[in-house]
Amino acid sequence: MEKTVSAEIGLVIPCFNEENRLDMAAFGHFLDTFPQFFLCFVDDGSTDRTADLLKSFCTSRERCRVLHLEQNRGKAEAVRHGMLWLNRHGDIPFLGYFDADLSAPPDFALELRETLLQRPGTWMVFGSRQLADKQHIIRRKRRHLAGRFVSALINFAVKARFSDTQCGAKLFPAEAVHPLFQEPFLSSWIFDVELIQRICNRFGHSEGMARITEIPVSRWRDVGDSKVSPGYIFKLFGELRRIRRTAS
Ligand SMILES: Nc1nc2c(ncn2[C@@H]2O[C@H](COP(=O)(O)OP(=O)(O)O)[C@@H](O)[C@H]2O)c(=O)[nH]1
Ligand SMILES: [Mg+2]
Repeated sequence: MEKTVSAEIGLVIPCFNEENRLDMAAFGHFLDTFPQFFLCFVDDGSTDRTADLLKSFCTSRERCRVLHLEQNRGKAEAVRHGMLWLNRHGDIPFLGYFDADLSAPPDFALELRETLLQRPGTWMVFGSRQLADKQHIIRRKRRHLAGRFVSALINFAVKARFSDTQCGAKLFPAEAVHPLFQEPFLSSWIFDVELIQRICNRFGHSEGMARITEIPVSRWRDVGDSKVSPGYIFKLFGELRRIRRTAS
């Protein structure tokens, strides 16, 4: 297949009913400032004006594309779809995903790329709000505590000691994309854990862990409420159990 997209870094931005949070001016400014990026928005069957906003943004600009999923399939499937699309259509050495609410600045991907370049063989690098200087992190107490609890459960499930697996700012070298994203995920939300599990299954636990790195996120601010409902916590236990069973 002809590679039609050329960029140094490709980012997938999953979007579900984001009309109130999408700041297209900020995305425009970002693309103008950083010519090395390509953005792939995935509209996940939104029922509000998200699709229109993304379409008009991408028709008037280069270095961005919007993909549409007919029905809402969840963040995991939207990210997976976008990562595979970028990898298939692009000649892009580094690919990743960031949240649509710009909680983490997308140019933080430059720091993530630096880490991948400095540590060849790394398959996944992500931002951590825990490791960051507190003055750069604006988070509500309740969400911070919920995040800590979920992180502890996740570390227990995959026998790891990461400080913040759920931070929505992650980057991968192109070689890792097909092996990690070709299979659908079990969970629509904590698929990041499945990525860790997939890396460990492929390389063995200790080498797998050595191929995953977290670095302090440069800045974080909660924007609006999370789309994760508090009731998800009950589903989380079942999902973690199912993910654990995939360990080989
Ligand atoms: N594709 C898709 N993305 C979603 C869905 N729910 C949330 N997201 C996206 O996931 C990202 C993080 O969501 P957010 O509500 O900010 O959750 P937070 O991580 O708790 O702050 C955003 O880009 C959302 O648009 C969904 O059902 N489908
Ligand atoms: Mg958010």
